[in-house]
Amino acid sequence: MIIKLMMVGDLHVSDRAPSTRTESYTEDILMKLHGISQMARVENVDAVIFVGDIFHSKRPQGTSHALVKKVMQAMKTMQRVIIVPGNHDYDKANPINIHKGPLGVVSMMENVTLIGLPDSVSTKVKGLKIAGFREEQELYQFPVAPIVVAHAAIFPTGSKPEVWEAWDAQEVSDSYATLQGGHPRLIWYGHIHEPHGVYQVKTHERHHDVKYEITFANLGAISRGSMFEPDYDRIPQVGVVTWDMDKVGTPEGSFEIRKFDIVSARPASEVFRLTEVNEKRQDEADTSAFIDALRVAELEVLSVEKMVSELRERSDVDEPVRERAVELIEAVT
Ligand SMILES: [Mn+2]
Repeated sequence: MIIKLMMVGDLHVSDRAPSTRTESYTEDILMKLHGISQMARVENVDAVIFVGDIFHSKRPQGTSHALVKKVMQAMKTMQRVIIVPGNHDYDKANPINIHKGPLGVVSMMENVTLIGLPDSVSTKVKGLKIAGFREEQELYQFPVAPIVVAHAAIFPTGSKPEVWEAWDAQEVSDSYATLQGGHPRLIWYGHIHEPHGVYQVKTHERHHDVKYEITFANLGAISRGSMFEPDYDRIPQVGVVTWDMDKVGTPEGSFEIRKFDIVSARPASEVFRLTEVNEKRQDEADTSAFIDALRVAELEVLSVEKMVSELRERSDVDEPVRERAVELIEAVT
């Protein structure tokens, strides 16, 4: 039995273009989503799997109904859709609230399954178990399945930057080695917008009699990230995993991964305001100071909307700094 899965990185669908992006942002992402759908049909995949951050706004009311509907229309043409929520898709304190937001609406479609939630950790595609986890779960809670999909921030060993709250791939592999009941063969993850590609990690001998290898893959965000995009010329890609069930556990390996360019994606010069990106980076320091000042300011804050409107009226602060502060507030609330 052969099973084919298409793996898709962070989408960050939004009604409003981030300040470093051109006005075509929303339209561009929808176009890419339709491109993905078309590729899924051509490749005849059994399921399209999204690794989280489908919608950019964390607030349930932060995405228009019209846009949610457009995303649903694109997903409707996919045979089957599996989604692991990302940090933008749910409230950490109460993940079950995800059902109140756009992803909850999307998951009501017959062909869509949400996994990685307390009430639905895993699913099966033609008998192949696929488990999901979100980033804040402890290592010992990892669900075990041949394929694990995660929004978690995992870095290839030796490349994890200190500023990130992230796992080292070696750490993840070794943690699985201490668990009973097996280990995944493939972990596909998102969250980090820069692509890490496909890489293998062997567990350390000290943990286990038998050394095994886990393949990690992250082909980067479909949305192409933000001002921190390290490579503006990158063409967003999706992965296709072809899994041979009859070969599971054999030394020659039971799956192969192919990468596909999303050809409908526009070049960076058309989707990024590149000159503004540098100015934005300059503003970062000012913005941090401004946010700190806000923490001690005695603003009567009744709602996010009120806070944002009060911010926009502050003439003592440069406009780009104010807009950046609004973005940060919207991102964390
Ligand atoms: Mn994320």
